[in-house]
Amino acid sequence: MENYFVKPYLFKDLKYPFVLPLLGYSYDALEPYFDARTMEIHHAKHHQVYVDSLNAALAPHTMFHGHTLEELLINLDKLPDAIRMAVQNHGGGHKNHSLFWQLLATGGADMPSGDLAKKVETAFGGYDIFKEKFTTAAKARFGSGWAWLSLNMQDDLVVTSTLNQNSPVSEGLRPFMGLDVWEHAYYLKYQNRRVDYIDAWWHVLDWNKVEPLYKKALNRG
Ligand code: MN3
Repeated sequence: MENYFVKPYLFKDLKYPFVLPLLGYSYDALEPYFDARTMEIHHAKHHQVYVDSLNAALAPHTMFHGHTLEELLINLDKLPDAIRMAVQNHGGGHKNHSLFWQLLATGGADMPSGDLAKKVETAFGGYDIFKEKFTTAAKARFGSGWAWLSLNMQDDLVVTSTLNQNSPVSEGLRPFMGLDVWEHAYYLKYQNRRVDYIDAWWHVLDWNKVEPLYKKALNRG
């Protein structure tokens, strides 16, 4: 398949058959911000369904088994009708959550440093302004979706949000940080209070984990 602007850059090993990634930490590791029960259901149930549904949809379409999930999402509009929606929804769900889990820790870095800090300063005029802009994108996403920090084709930082499990890579962006604002991510603990959940997420977002992903996105892998 052709890649026009974006090449796989974060998940070069995500290919059929897809498997649920390990978190690398326990379900209660992010307490009290993210509760263990929500983490378990979110990872072991919701994420697993995306993986299983994606595998089921792709199983008969062997010509796509050699491609990475990022390639499929980047080329979403060129995929056959038979698999496009499954890749968009379940494939997006698998990639988005695979990124989401990697960003989280308690006691991590609460601000970017080095090159990424300079880039944020240049793009947004300061970290606090960026944080406000990202929070607004997450709050304003109507219904289910995600807020994102990505690089665009000119390597500028952009904050966007997407509906459902749509990935920014399908829009020519290279996301390296994302916040899940589906109710399944917070309803047990925060009920309808998405704002409180977003505030909690800033406490478990570890910029030390974001920075290597930013470098991969900047270097296009
Ligand atoms: Mn989710």
